[in-house]
Amino acid sequence: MSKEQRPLQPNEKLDIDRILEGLEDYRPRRRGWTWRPGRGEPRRIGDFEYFETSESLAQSTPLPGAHYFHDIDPQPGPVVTTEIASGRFEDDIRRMRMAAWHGADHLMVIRTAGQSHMDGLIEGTPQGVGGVPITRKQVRAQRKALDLIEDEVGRPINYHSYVSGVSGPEIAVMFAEEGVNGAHQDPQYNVLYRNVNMVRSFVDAAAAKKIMVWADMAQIDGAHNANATAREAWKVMPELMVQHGINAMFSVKVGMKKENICLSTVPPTAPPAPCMRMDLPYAVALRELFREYKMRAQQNTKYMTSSAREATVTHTLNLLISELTSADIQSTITPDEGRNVPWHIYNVEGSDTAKQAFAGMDGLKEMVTLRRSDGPLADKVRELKERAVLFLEEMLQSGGYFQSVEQGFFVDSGLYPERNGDGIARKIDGGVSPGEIYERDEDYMAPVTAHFGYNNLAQYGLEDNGDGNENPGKGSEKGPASLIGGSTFENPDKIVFIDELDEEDNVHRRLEKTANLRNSSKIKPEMEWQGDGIVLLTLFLPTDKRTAEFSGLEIGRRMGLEDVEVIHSEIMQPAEGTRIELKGRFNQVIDTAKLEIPPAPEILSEEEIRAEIKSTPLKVVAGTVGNDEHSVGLREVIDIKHGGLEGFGIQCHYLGTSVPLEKLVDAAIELEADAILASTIISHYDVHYQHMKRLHELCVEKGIRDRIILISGGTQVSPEMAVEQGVDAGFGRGTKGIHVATFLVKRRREIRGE
Ligand code: Z98
Repeated sequence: MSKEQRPLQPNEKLDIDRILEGLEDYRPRRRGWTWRPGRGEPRRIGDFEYFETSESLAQSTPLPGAHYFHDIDPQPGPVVTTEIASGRFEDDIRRMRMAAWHGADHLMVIRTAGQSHMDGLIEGTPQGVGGVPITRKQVRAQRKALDLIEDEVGRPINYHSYVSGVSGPEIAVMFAEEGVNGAHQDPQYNVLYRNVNMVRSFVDAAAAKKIMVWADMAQIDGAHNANATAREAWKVMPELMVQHGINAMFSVKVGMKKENICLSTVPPTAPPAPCMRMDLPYAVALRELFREYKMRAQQNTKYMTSSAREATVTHTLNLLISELTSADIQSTITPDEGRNVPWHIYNVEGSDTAKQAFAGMDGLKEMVTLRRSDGPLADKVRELKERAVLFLEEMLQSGGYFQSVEQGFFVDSGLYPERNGDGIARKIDGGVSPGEIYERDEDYMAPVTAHFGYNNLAQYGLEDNGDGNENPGKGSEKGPASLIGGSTFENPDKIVFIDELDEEDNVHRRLEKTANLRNSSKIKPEMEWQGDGIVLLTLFLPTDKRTAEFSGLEIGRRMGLEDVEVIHSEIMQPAEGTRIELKGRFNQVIDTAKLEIPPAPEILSEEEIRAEIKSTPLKVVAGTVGNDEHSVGLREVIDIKHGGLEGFGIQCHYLGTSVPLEKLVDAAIELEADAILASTIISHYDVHYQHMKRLHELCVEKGIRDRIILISGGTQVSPEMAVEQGVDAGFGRGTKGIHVATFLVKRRREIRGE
């Protein structure tokens, strides 16, 4: 058995070398899918009641705005998916940890492009293109890391990939052995999009599903791919329901429990189409037809461009549909999907968008109901169901599924019963690997645990207790595999772990190249892989689109970036300018140990400041001094509207602009103020520092310096130089009210000897 792994520490990096150590002996801790604990129980989190959350995490990164609400981090009810597969599993592990901290608990691994066509398992840790190659070693390493990560965040994490393609059943076995918790499995996907022979696809699917049943894996179907492929996606709605029905019923017949069967549903269209009018009735119809099954909701991906902003709105509309109808698994395709293989930050952003929208909409259904009995929603729902049923009937008349596919019924861009003749047609005896299915001989025997169909042996979970009936049993003792002392499911020691087959294309070689960046003080920016150096730049260029794109490339190169690419351009106005987003490679290493980083200023909490001001009021006089009319900065520090001093209960006497220093000091004496705030922007001949010096001297002359706090501010003020002039503190650009309030409270404590 594997050695105990030390728990992760929040302030320590995940150590990939430790994950790889002893991997050959690592065994997954559990099988099966997990829904979120405590879903839908009313709970109080911070100052609020929630109705649709699940249990909070032990450790997490709350939304940025949570800062205003005592850093609460309510977790939505649905399982939240993020898809991570940069081509290097070792970097994906770190991303998985970040995503889990942001609330993702369904980590989906996209396979390398073309894996569907591989006719067997591959081994080792080769680098992938457009995803990761699914191998035992990579799966085991990620499951091992996720076991640590789930302990760290305090919630089970579902690990997921795809059981499809020519080697689907082999992949399913490996997944069952390695503790994978969910998978896409839908033979229609193989047939339509990968042109694997349809007879073979369905036979393989039966075997693969049976194995998924043993492993208690959740299944996601592939209907959404029709939506992503069809020319006018909103027209395939009836077909989508038919595809869901075929895979769901097939899975039930194989023995899968309905709560593990998840329909992958995507709103068929997106803005600027009036999408809610189509997508909502579709969502309602689907949930009514398939009420016993689970819904895995994903945003529309067909109409996604390279605008991350636009993708986020489409995602949010999908979240609204999930809220108004239901979602058991909420997918969060990343908002950069339209332009990159997703980056770390976007997995986090996608997960946060779901968390944010669900938190914001918590309890909405208590106040809003869908008008279901009459009106356009009711009409549309009925119409969609009717079209779907007619589609099924026509399939039966045509001789069944295989014949229908041969006749191009599927992914046709007509709204059924209309047909445009552009569907994907496949031949029953065509595609990859036709003619490879043979009937079993009567004495066929397969002494394995999870087996579909006739194998001359009782299946796992069913055994003869001598009472003549097949009873639930323990499988390994009396099941078919007992003939061979247990298959790899009961006896994992039989699993053959092959480490690496390629001397060059493996994780160890890749890690050597980044050794100087791991666990050292050296860093490079990264988006996907350690040390990739990729940065994103946003520019506005006051010219037309094409000129802006080429100018952007030139700017990127002159900034010293390599491999510069425009990944997004958007016209603001044809003549006035264009928004450009560039990516490029910054190929220098920064040694953080050599940076001069001043200690972070301590900021008191808003509550602490308010409480102190309430018990001992504090008064300031303020003005811009000399001949300075620039009052905006000072007002921002003072005004309640901008989070200024007034908001903490500090009494502010604003004397206006160009106030003589004497007047400020006299006013402070008269009002018995605790502090003077003098602001200057003008800094010619260091006039701002001269004012500070004079202010200090005046207070000394008038005998109040020991009891008054002097603060100067302005864009050109250096805190160190200000103190050298004799004032208590100087605040420069970027100062917020809370910084000044913190200083006032602390300085007053010092003056009083507290
Ligand atoms: C998603 N990433 O679903 P290849 N089987 C099914 C699929 O939907 C897919 C595959 C297999 C998106 C959509 N879906 C991508 C039912 C892929 C993958 O051949 O390895 O690419 O199979 O969230």
